[in-house]
Amino acid sequence: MFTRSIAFASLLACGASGAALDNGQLFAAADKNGDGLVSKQEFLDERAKQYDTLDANRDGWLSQGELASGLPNARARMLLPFMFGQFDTDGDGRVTRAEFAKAPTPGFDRADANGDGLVSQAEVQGAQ
Ligand SMILES: [Ca+2]
Ligand SMILES: [Ca+2]
Ligand SMILES: [Ca+2]
Repeated sequence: MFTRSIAFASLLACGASGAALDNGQLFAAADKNGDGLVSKQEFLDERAKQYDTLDANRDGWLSQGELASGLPNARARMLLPFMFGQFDTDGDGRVTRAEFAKAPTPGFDRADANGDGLVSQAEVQGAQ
């Protein structure tokens, strides 16, 4: 249950708000070539776009507070230190654009139930 929660929160942190996930908006937004599947690259491209939104004060890096603003609820925010540690690979307490781009994608990997590097809408729903 705990690992499920982490995966879910990470999926949200890497994508969009819970509401967007719930109604498939994130999925539709990430599926740039419209083949009904989200590839790892499509997911990373969509996540990269979140950086500018999350960097509320435009100082070029994300604090824990800024990352928290991308989380949908208190339960997800409880997992923030864990997620922040995954993003902040050099441990300097801030997440640069490069770190954000290269961060692991546990949410995507977990949603990709059959491991083919593509996530279908059914797999996204199965991961929640
Ligand atoms: Ca696609
Ligand atoms: Ca910032
Ligand atoms: Ca860092």
